[in-house]
Amino acid sequence: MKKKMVTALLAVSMLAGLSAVNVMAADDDTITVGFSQVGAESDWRTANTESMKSTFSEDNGYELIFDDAQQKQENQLTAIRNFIQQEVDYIVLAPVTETGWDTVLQEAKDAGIPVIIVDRMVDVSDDSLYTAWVGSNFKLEGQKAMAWLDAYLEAKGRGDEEINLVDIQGTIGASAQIGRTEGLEEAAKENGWNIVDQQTGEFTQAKGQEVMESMLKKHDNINVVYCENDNEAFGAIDAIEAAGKKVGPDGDILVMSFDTTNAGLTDTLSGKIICNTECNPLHGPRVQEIIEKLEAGEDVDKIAYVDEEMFAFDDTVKTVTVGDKDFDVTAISQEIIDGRAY
Ligand code: GZL
Ligand code: ZN
Repeated sequence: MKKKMVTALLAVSMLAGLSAVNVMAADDDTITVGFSQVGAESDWRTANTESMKSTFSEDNGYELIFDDAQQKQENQLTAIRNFIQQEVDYIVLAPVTETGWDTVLQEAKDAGIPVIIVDRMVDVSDDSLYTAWVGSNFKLEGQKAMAWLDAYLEAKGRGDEEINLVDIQGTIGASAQIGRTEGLEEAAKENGWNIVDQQTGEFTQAKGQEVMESMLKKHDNINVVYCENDNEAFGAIDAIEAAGKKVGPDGDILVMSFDTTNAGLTDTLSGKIICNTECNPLHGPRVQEIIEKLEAGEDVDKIAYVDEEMFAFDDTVKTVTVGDKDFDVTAISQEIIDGRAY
């Protein structure tokens, strides 16, 4: 919008013979940001949207044009094309899945509009099609969770037990699903654990419950459920308990999860979720920092990973090691939950 306003103002001032400088000085320097959001499928997504909306507010000098794609890539493509038509100053994209973005990102590049990718990654032929990406190292999240399970089972004297895992995956093709599934599959191979079933729960509670119900009908030896986000875990726990099985440290099934949302950590406090690996949704401030740097003509990092922690029901496992790095595991408490931003 800024670009359009300035052009119009300059035209008017030339015609009216006014000095462009005065008119320019009066120009509205609001930065217009078009944000194409995946949807509203999870608590994590809601927190992510809130972070973006509260950052790109009018008070902060922005105009945010927000679009919720209901988890459909075609809606995101339409939204981006609308942003281009509206000549926004920046496009922020939270891509539902990694592929299929080359054409529309080329259109944004041809229109001279910088694109910032948040959360999941895009898989494009030419990475000049986006200016920067801010998100998580999803494979590391999976590796951390699996290192925790390995250490936990050892500590509980279950190191030699037959472990039969089911994987309730996220939206297939989303970076979070790809990375968390990779982390699981590598560890299962390394530790000789059986992945007895693997289906997408689409990161939602309803689908997570439906998939868990079907898995419980097919397998009677499940002892670990790996949910690729909290909302799937909520659904899975409901299904497990409805089937008369017990979750938790002294139950039949250990439920693991990602996102550490407020509700997810509340289930971790009770042990219903035994380990919850953080995935930080507060991308608003990071994207704002990138935009401010770009406005000032400064360089920005192409890739920026956010730091993320781990929480567990208890302190059986205090740190986990992935590669050459150690990661602390925090035994969750109500005060920690109350003190968190989401
Ligand atoms: C992860 C994000 C995932 C969350 C889910 O960064 O892409 O999408 O883990 C959300 O809750 O649906
Ligand atoms: Zn993450």
